Amino acid sequence: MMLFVDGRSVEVPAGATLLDAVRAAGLSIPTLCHDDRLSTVASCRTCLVDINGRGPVAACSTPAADGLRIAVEASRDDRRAALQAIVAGLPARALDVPADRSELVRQCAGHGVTAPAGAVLLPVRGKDHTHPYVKLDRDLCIACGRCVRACAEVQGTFALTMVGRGAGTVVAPGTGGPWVESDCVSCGACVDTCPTGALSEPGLLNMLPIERQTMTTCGYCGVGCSLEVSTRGNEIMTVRPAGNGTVNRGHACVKGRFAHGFLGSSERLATPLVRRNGTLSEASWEEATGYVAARLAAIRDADPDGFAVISSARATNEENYLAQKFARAVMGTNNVDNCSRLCHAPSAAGLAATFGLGGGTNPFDDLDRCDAVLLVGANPTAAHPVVGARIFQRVMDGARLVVVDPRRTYLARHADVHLRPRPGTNVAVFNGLAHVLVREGLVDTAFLAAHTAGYGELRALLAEYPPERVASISGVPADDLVRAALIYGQAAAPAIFYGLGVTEHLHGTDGVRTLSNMALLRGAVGPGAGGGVNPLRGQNNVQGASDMGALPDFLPGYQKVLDPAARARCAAAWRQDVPVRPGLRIPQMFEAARDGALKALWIIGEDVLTTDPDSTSVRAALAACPLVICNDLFLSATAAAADVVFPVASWLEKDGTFVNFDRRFQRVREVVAAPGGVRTDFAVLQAVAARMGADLRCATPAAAMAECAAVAPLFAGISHPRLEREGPLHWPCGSADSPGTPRLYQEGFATEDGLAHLAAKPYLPPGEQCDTEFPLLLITGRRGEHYNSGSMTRRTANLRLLDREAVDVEPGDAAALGLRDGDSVRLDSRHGSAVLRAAITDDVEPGQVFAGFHFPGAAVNSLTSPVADEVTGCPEYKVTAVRLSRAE
Ligand SMILES: Nc1nc2c(c(=O)[nH]1)N[C@H]1C(S)=C(S)[C@@H](COP(=O)(O)OP(=O)(O)OC[C@H]3O[C@@H](n4cnc5c(=O)[nH]c(N)nc54)[C@H](O)[C@@H]3O)O[C@H]1N2
Ligand SMILES: Nc1nc2c(c(=O)[nH]1)N[C@H]1C(S)=C(S)[C@@H](COP(=O)(O)OP(=O)(O)OC[C@H]3O[C@@H](n4cnc5c(=O)[nH]c(N)nc54)[C@H](O)[C@@H]3O)O[C@H]1N2
Ligand SMILES: [Mo]
Repeated sequence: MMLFVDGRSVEVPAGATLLDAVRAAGLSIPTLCHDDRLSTVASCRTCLVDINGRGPVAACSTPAADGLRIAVEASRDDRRAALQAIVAGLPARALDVPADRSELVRQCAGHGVTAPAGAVLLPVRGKDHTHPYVKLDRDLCIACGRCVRACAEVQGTFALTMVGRGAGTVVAPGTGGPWVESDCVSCGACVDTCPTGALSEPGLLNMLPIERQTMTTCGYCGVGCSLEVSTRGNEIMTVRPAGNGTVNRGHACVKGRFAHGFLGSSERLATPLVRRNGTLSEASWEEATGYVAARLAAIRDADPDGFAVISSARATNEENYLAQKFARAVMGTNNVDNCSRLCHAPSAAGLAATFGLGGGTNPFDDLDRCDAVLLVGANPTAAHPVVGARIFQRVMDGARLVVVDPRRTYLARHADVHLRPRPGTNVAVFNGLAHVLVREGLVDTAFLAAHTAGYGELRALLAEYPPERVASISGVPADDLVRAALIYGQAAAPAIFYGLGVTEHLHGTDGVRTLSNMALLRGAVGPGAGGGVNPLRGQNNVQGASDMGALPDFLPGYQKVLDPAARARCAAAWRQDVPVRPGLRIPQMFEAARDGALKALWIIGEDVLTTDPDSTSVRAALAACPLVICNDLFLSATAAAADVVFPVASWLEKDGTFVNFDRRFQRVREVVAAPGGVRTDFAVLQAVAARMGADLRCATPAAAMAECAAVAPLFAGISHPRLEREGPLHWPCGSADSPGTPRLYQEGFATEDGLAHLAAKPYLPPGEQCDTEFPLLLITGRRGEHYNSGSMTRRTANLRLLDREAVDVEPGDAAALGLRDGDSVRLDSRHGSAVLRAAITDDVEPGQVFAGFHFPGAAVNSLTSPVADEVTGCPEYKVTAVRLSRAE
């Protein structure tokens, strides 16, 4: 369409508004009630323009039409009058808000609108500062409703509403009471969209100007949100989600946006600690690195495999690269692993066996073109909130949703079908869904013939999984199973997203493989249409830690340790032979320690005593190991049990890269300086190597990335300068001119024969079983407010949002046990016991209970078992037989 704006012709696409046309002409007008991401209400009248001399209309809501003539400059007084009317209803201080946090102030300045002369006596409506992060000043509210729409349309939470009438209208929590007791999930979207500063956050209340802004990548979960951090001196004022072109598209969550208070915690370690006469005491860096170097040199000389390192999925790629290089090139062992072992190791193994590579198949943005989502064993509303919000938006826009989860999660409430299998029965459910696809003729036979192997064998196995049999194994009603299969099978472009409810099982890898079968049967992955198979990977850099080769059987870029050519490539770069024998996995490291074979264990950023299963035997392993070294920000339970502790910098205090859940390399930047005495993991590894007379080279993170690119063909085109210039890059990225590969397998699968491999895997029962002594089944997982061991989030105001761990109990079970909400309950398993507070909710099924593991005092992992995935050793955290009793 062609229109004229102040006499100039502009082109706009069909469906555009006058506002789009005004912007296309390079002009800007106030739009106080408008946010491009939100639905339009056209209530503030500040965007008035004149069309064809017919009088003013709201530009934001008026459709553009061919040939229209819009007068912008000539209608300036209409907009000015609208601004003036808004200001007249506000206290004069509304215009004292710094311009960088008030659109109203900026627009008034631009239009010469000032506070009304003389004292205007307005009723004082007061503030609601009850919430630790979201601060409401009702007197600055202009009732534009943007916050209410952002909450509903961006976050999908519906926590806010407008109350009052006429000039008295103001935002309020829908629940009526104080903000802190509302349904608010503290994502901050309302603060970001507020045009006046009525909604604000702690770092802005002092009205001081911002000095510096730094773009970085969030260091909590694997979504990898781009964040813009504003600082003043060495203090963080705000963390805002970055917009266009980012994975998070201007949205973030309570962790990335607000949970940075741990940085300044008085419990932050600032000096190395060395155990002397049984007690950890302060030591200089010189002393601590010298001590570690001497002990490690002696261990290496006796038996290199007497050493092992657990590298950190919280740390950068460059730090992980150095950690594995330290193990292999300095110590001479492949004993290196990372917490992917506890998490998505079955994804890496299962996806690689099926498709060829161990990462998710599609970029997250592909969700936009999917018409059905199969969400399995994942609760992104709590664990990957930006993903949860976007799935919710897709559903509101008409996509179908199937949720497979024993618990009624937030998205399960909004699903077309919610399947609630008994924990540990996924493989039966996935085979049952596949059975229905085959039976109903919903398989893509041309795709299967061209791109897959194993269909004959799979069909034979699937014959044994009719819905009725699956119902008896899993408890999922046969009709629901059929409905779910039809939704996935009849969609034009279905996508699978899944989480730990699939992987953390005795048969976790089988779960990943049988779930992947669905996408292959439908031809909804790779060369076919559709959204593929996407693990919602956990830690900020768990993908990267494995990519960098912090794995016992893989060198950087998933090159097999057993491959002589790959070893030779690394050996040439490292000027050191690479050990031939694959190393120990985390559970095997603990076993070796208990057996006396492991002489030193370096644990970088993992609180194994809190987060690994069966903590009693982990404690025994640490006690039996002669030298335990731990790098952490805080004296975690593991650090407290170590012999040497190195205090290190966090993600906000260092430079490097992370790889997010859809395989994007993204820059991480030093936003604030780490406290004095604290070093990066990168510097600590360098220092210890140097004291051992070894040279890790890679003087900077950029140099480490460059060396990694030289040894790993998968990342050959990745470098810091390129990421600076071009922004995020998806691997595989094989050369400096490769644009990266957001969507895998467009030309065919990456297996040796180029075919995807369907897996005929029978259902096998979980490792833990209930009996009369342990009659209830404990599921463990996440709560939105806290992160893993909680070491960071518990040291922020998130503690005011959730201050202790609870066990969720179904009302009938609670009644049978005589439990009331809030009672203290004791949980016993075959492995240990813990005391938690009861939360009574029918989000859990009868016979099942649920607990998080974010409070070390609650000792949830003393309950969980050593049972682990047969292929990868990933713990069966999701299935533990327990008994509950009232604790006095
Ligand atoms: N707030 C917050 N966010 C986090 C984290 C955190 O601790 N807190 N941790 C990060 C990390 S490391 C990870 S790995 C991710 C994890 O993210 P998710 O995988 O979403 O996390 P979980 O809550 O552990 O488990 C997901 C769901 O699996 C379900 N489930 C349990 N057993 C079964 C089963 O047998 N079958 C099926 N179908 N479902 C089952 C549970 O009921 C639960 O709702 O989150 C990341 N993000
Ligand atoms: N019961 C139960 N247990 C579970 C799970 C479950 O679902 N149920 N999930 C498992 C999963 S998926 C995971 S990933 C693990 C996570 O378990 P962990 O990796 O142990 O958990 P985190 O709390 O993320 O981080 C561990 C430590 O790293 C420190 N840290 C943070 N940043 C850095 C850094 O840059 N450098 C260094 N050196 N340290 C840093 C933190 O202070 C913290 O003490 O928990 C597992 N445990
Ligand atoms: Mo994880």
